[in-house]
Amino acid sequence: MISLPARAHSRDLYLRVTYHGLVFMSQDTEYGAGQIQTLGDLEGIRKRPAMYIGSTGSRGLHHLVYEVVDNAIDEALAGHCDTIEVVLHEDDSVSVSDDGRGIPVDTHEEHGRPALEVIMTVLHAGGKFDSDSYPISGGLHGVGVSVVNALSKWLETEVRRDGAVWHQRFDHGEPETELERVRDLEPGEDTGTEIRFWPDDEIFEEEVFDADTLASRLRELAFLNPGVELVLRDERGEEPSAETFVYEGGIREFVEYLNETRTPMHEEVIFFRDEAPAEGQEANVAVEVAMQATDELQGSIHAFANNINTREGGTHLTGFKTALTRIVNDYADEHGMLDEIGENLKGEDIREGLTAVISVKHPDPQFEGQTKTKLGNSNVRGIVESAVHEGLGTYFEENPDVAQAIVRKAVEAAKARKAAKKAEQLTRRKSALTSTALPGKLADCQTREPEDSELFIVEGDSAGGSAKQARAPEFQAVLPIRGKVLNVEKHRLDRILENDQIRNMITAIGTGIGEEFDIEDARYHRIIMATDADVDGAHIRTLLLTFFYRHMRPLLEAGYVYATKPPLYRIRCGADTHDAMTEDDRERIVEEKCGGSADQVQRFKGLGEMNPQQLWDTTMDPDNRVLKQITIEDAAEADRMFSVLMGDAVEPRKRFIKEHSPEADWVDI
Ligand code: 0RA
Repeated sequence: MISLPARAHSRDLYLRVTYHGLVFMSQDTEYGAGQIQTLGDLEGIRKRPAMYIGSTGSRGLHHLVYEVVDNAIDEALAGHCDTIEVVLHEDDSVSVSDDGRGIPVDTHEEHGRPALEVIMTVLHAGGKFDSDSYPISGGLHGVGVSVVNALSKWLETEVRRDGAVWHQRFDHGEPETELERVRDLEPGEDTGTEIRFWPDDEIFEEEVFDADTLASRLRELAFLNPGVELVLRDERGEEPSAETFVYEGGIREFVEYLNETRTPMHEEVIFFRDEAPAEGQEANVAVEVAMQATDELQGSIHAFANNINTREGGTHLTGFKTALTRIVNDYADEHGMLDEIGENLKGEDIREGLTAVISVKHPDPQFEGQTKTKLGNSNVRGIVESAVHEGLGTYFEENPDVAQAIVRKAVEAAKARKAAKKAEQLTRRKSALTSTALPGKLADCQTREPEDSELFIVEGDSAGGSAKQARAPEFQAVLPIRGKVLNVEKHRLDRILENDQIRNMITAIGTGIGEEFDIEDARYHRIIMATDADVDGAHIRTLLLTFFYRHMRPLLEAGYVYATKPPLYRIRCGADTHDAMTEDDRERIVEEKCGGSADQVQRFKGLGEMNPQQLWDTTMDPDNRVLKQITIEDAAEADRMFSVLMGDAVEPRKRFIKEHSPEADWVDI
């Protein structure tokens, strides 16, 4: 799912924390010191929450759930757990239960306290890999449940283990009750852990969990860990709902899911797996690859390491690309299929329209990069390379039809690439991007400080005109766009760049696009899409987002892209006016503020209907407007969604739009 620049925080300071071995502190710690340390840990976490969970916004909030779920997944990877259930409760708390071994409850020697209490209250840094209990540990998060506890108003644990049900409750991270033995386990009753927590509203700016965001991560985990059943139950609101994710087919089914709206060039998803010793480790590195070519222009390759979506790529992705290019070229060459183009296929030709998921599980993954989502272990490159060489090589030998379909598609892509080059469209592209003259339609702001500057991309010339009058010219720029934006999902870059609207946006934003993109050149750090609150507006927003997503993705990753959320109604009673964001809002305001009947209810259909003053008040004034930051939480889900919305298949698109109708919170992609 698309979410937050929290990743912009350096994760260098994150502590890698696990339970393995349960030896958390130095050997000569005396009795009692554990409790002192505990208070220090809790205080530290509460003082600098972002250091542990990335942010105190929505992303950090969801991170709490991922942290607990990752622990349960660790139990599953160790072979002790196969069902994990996440419940969103009416009171904004969340519980995560699993049928693993249960968190140990016996007395922890060093601390003289129950192990459960130690796990919940001591921030245990270290993260020694313990190959006996957990062959592979998932979770980039991996900061430990003590962090979740420290950042919760309350946290309750119920553990079924050692023949009994155990309970303990915490208050702002500190034990509120002693560990209590509640009752004996019934005969046949399973072991397991349930953790329920109430996020602390003094820490988090946002306390409401988004079911779609959680569903997306749980679905991804279900694909990556075949056989593990993940359930999401949402008990809030009038219509409680539940969704279950379990995929016996693993990442093979992930590729099918991603390709739901694409047209595959061959029926079966190619799949292979391999294992190889990790340098200096007892346990092996496991490599799994699933792929299927489609007739799309966009490729869609997603790489994971220990269940983490490695959005910045890394050695596993490099290894995959290298081997793929080699194998396909070798096959094409052997079968005389390169004659047509008179040269080798480029990697980009082969990856055009290719959907692939690469998943590696490593005993000691090294995460690098700005957002710690780049796999760094250097020997993984060779391991993946030979896995692909072997796996895909064999597959091509056994399935010549598939091999030929893939090569033919790549040859077509190479021909198109060469034709475009010949027509010197690529040169034109350069000049389009390096042109320094700002578009005539842009009303730029006065400041030259990108951090302070905002660009409003406004739907329609009339709303654009109002916005130009309404704005604070010191820091707000306005670029009107008219009609529909080009659907970039359907065209190659050279065509896209012939489009004036797109060119205007690129020049105004200043970063260039694609390979030439440089975030440092961004002229605005807030790029705000202002479109109408109707279906057309939603469509234009989606077209703009598709463009940003496909060609200026770092802008989304940096958290520079926003959408306005103009109110639907303005309600007047007596001398007061109130803005309503939703139908429910309107009913509530009329009831509560206007004693049941309003003097006037004005519906804003489009931005163009507002006069400059109204536009400023409701949509542009930083003190009053509602902006939604668009972010990329889950590249795979976003990618699929853009294909669903912008691709050819009609049914999934209808379904999607129905589920995310204008009233729905469409931005949570
Ligand atoms: C410490 C040691 C063991 C399991 C766990 C913690 C554990 C933690 C969580 C968090 C959520 N669900 C969990 N399930 C288990 C290993 C215990 C053993 O060796 O039996």
